[in-house]
Amino acid sequence: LKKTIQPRVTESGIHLEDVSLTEEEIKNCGRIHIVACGSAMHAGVVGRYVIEETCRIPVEVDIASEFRYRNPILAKNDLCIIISQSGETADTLAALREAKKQGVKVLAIVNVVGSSIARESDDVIYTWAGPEIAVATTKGYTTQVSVLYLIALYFARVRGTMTEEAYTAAVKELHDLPEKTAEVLKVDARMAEIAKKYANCENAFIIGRGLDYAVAMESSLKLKEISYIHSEAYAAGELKHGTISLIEDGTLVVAIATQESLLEKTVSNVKEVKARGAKVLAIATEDCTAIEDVADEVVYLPKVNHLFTASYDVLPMQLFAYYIAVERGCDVDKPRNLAKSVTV
Ligand code: F1P
Repeated sequence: LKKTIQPRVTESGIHLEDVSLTEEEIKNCGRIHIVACGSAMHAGVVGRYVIEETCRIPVEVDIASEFRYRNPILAKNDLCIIISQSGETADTLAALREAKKQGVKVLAIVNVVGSSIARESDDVIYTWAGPEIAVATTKGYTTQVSVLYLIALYFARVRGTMTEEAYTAAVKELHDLPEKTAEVLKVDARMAEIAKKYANCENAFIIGRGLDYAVAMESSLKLKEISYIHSEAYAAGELKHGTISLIEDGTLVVAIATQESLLEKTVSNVKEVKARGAKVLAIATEDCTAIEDVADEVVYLPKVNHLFTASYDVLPMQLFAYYIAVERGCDVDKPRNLAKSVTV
């Protein structure tokens, strides 16, 4: 698994030229439905934040295994984005067929070339992440998120919803992504050290706001999948509506804090859990130092464009899950009860 948390996967030639969507279709797009399972669905949640902010198109994210049971309402000028590493997940394929049945265009983000989802979609963008050698996905997620950024910027350009300045800054940031990823991966030894302290915990809460909540979802899944720790991702503001009663002395809370504009509120949520005895680990960017006053320890990442933080802050959390699993003697490459793709 560890080998797949690598810096260079985002360099591998993802491009949009082959997509058949016309500029007219992009301009007239009324709503985007992102449908996927597991980590791919979590990548979709990142996509929702980034697309809505940059393109001002409403985006819904659906769990593929539920999509067809809620009799989804799709309009002809909607776009369905299907995400699947394997391209063979049964529920995701069924969702794709439902969208096509309703006459909606389907754009797939897939890793495995020629897979069923790639073949049945109107358009496919391959993530070129290479073979996923471990069961729990890591680079699959990172590359899916990168493709969603490209879609967001491309659509924003066509729709004229970003200023030239914001667009240029975003493009530059994407060019720098592999280098900055390598920089972030220097937290490796630190995460190993921190994991030792928390290896015996049985429950964890991962909190964040906005894009940080999206990453909390994926971070929580990684902990569950490979280290079998019961963990919940919570929108930081939602925690106090009931779930805070589960926080007791020593409960691990990971606070993701990379959105400077939301920091004050996240700091106040951390104070609330600290007051109930939680141990708080924060993953923060260098512009969010106020978290230091309330957390027990902070892992800092370089300041980056706020749109793309998900690509960076997920890395320490993937490493954290990995090292906790190793400490607990779990087989990280073949976690119990998991299959690489769920085809039934
Ligand atoms: C979706 C997924 C993975 C997860 C597990 C089961 O797969 O939920 O995210 O790690 O392996 O399947 P896919 O549709 O992206 O191939």
